[in-house]
Amino acid sequence: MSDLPFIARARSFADRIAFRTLEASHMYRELLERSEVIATELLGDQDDLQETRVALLVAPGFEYTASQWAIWRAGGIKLPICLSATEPEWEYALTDSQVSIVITDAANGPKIASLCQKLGIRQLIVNSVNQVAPKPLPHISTERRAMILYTSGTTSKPKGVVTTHANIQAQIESLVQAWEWSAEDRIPMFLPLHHIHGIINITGCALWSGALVEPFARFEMNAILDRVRSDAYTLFMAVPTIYVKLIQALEAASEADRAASVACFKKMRLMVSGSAALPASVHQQWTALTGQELLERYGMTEIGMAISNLYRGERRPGSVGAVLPGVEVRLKAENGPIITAEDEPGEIQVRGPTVFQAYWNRPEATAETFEDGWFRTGDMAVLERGYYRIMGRLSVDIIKSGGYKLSALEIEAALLEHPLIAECAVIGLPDDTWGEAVSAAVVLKSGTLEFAALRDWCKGRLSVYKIPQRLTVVRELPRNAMGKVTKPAVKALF
Ligand code: MCA
Ligand code: AMP
Repeated sequence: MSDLPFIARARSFADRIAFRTLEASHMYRELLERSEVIATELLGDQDDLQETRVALLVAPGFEYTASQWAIWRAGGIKLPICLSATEPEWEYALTDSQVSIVITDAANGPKIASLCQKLGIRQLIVNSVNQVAPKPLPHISTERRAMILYTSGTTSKPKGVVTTHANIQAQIESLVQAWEWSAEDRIPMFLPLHHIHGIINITGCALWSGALVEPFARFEMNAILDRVRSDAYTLFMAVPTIYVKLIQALEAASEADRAASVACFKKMRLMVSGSAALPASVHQQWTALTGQELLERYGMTEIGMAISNLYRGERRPGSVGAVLPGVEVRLKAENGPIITAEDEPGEIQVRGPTVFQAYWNRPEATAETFEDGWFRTGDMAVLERGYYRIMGRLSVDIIKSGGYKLSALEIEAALLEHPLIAECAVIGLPDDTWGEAVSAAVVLKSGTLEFAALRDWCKGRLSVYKIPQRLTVVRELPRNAMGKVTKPAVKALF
């Protein structure tokens, strides 16, 4: 029986360290053994999970990845959910994708226990899965569906992006080749593990390559800088907000700490920025401060990474670079021709083995997002001297805050449930730290609304990063002749 390719590769790295924390190290051999045990537990009397959806609410690290591999080895579809989401957000994802099992760790288990009970979902606490005699695991084709990631977009509710093992492998192989990953690499992992950046670009590429990952529960700046100064890493991948925060921290640090951090950042083989636009000024500040030139790349949940500055070649501030290996990219004018010349803007469209299969249970939304077999990203770009530069998005309802993609429509729907709010419009305003700051213009039914009170009210309803950072109360919202709120005019209200 042949293994899935990532399992076969892990066997060849058996005695290398996969995960290292201050407390413990775990080898690839242990990942293989542990995932076999968890897979056996997941299967029970079944031979194959047959694409059962299994949600994962586990902190980043060895047990997270062992659980992920277990789901895949048992034939299930992995649905990682956000550790800090609210109960209504979890309930939506679990019911929309018809999850049958939720794997949690001991720390996160109690947070979701009553929801699992309410929905009749089996909960498995991974820490209490003990050694059992492993049973034969099913043969899994790489064409089988492997993962669902919820992504916000132009609809009020997030959509589940479905990828197969072959898609995931293609996304990983493209980056491993372009960025020259090797078993000698060591990388910190401090991004959430329910998005591509953490799952594919960092953990997926590292484990495909036999490299070492140091997981953190979140972006713990001081702990991470300590490890940077110990020369722990060859690679570093983060969102632009994190580089902004690191610049502030380095500038505020003592002379000795700054010098030690800078020396180790400079020495790293590669530092990457992505998930949102890296302002050219931040790119240049980082180079001036550390002597290390960031490599910016562009991607999306539906396609993995598509465009990247060159590992060996130019890293142009403000540009996302050239097309990655195994990916096809074209620019298309709206309702117009395919663009063949430089300097003419168009929508980025992507084709190839990295592109997802479908939105879970949404055939119409899936069909709408493809044009002649090309995936429509909704991002506008222009090709200049061989490199793509992102110009903006077609939709005004998508906001990127600290690397998270948010739907203005979802936030508006939540705000409209507030007893004092009659109408509202949510937009992203430019922000030096977050890229864009969620900002709400509201019309009240009566009385007054304090900003702090609104933020408090939102907690429990929306993940913290979706809660408005700015509020303006207005008498009416700007509307066009059709009565539709004109979002560009809303900006002027702030
Ligand atoms: C935290 N806060 C935020 C955000 N994160 N507010 C707005 N936007 C955010 N993204 C708020 C908290 O609620 C808190 O508010 C205050 O900021 C400080 O929180 P803290 O947790 O200390 O902040 P942090 O740890 O510094 O978090 C910032 C972060 C995090 C590390 C940048 O947002 C993050 O991990 N972002 C990355 C998300 C990601 O991986 N995106 C990739 C998806 P209060 O003070 O009121 O409590 S995109 C993707 O995968 C595609 C394919 C791609 O291209 O990569
Ligand atoms: P997500 O759906 O969370 O995967 O976010 C994908 C979106 O992030 C893309 O459609 C872009 O709008 C944005 N994005 C990712 N990388 C970059 C980048 N380097 N520059 C500008 N926007 C980016």
